[in-house]
Amino acid sequence: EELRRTLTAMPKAELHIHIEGSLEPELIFELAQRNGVSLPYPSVEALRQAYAFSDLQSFLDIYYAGASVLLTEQDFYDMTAAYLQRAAADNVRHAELFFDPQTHTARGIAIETVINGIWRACQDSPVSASLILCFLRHLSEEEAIATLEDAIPYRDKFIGVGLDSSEVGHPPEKFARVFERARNLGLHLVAHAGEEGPPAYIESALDVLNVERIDHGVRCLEDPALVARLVREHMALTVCPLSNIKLRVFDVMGQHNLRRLLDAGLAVTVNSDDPAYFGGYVNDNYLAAFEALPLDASHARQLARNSFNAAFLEPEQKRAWL
Ligand code: ES4
Ligand code: ZN
Repeated sequence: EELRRTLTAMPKAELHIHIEGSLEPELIFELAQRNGVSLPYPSVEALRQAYAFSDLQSFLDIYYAGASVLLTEQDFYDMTAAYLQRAAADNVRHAELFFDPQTHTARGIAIETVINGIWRACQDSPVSASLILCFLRHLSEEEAIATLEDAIPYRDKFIGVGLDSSEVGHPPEKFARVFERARNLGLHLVAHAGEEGPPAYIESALDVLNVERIDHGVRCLEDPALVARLVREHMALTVCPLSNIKLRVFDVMGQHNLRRLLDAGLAVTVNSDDPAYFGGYVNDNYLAAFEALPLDASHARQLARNSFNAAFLEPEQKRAWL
């Protein structure tokens, strides 16, 4: 119970949260009503019942359907403000939020509407917050490049780019040119790799995309040479325990490799990924992992320290929170 208090009360950064994945069923229904969008579910309860996933793709199908209620700048603002308020309650001091502009521009929403709504909520936030624009890897690199060019007028409103959606069959190499362009724009670079995909995808995210953090990365333990390199390069992994269970990356939390990742000396962080879909916000992720695994207060402090160290913040700002 003292450990529980340590986990919930400690200041932390959240570095892997898809803002569209924070959309709770109640807010989906409220926005659907407000916008006259019809949903293929009769009630909040029926929608929540549909949150039983067998893998990443089965989740993504319902996640993209949920995002279809977002139409106006106010909708994006309300979604983001709700998450940031919830994060503050978990003693998150700083959050780096992924957003997926292509999920919205494909429905005819202007990128300006998406970015301005999310960004304005970050400005009004009770916690420090910055944005990372993600490319959908199931779409083409040409579409990713067009999205980045579209976003250039809002260059000062996001700090980096990432790569998400269906991993297997869409290796980092597919996005070499768009990441090179983002690098030349001075943007930070991250990518999902080694969630469902093999360790080779983690390696090519480093070598081909030049990423500064790996999102998930849990499959790195299958390749000891890769682990040695990740440790040597102090490469952070943004691990999402509840996500990994819900998407069947591990069968049960007792099988999660979080403790083994820490023991290997990796710069692991704990995050929520898509909290509305996976059963909890960041503190729920810490609590579930610490309940099922042999982890103690020193691991808790290490994870919180790692979260600030891996954040895209000024060293001075990190020291203030560490
Ligand atoms: C995601 Cl868990 C996960 N993996 C890949 N892409 C995503 N987008 C939202 N959640
Ligand atoms: Zn993710």
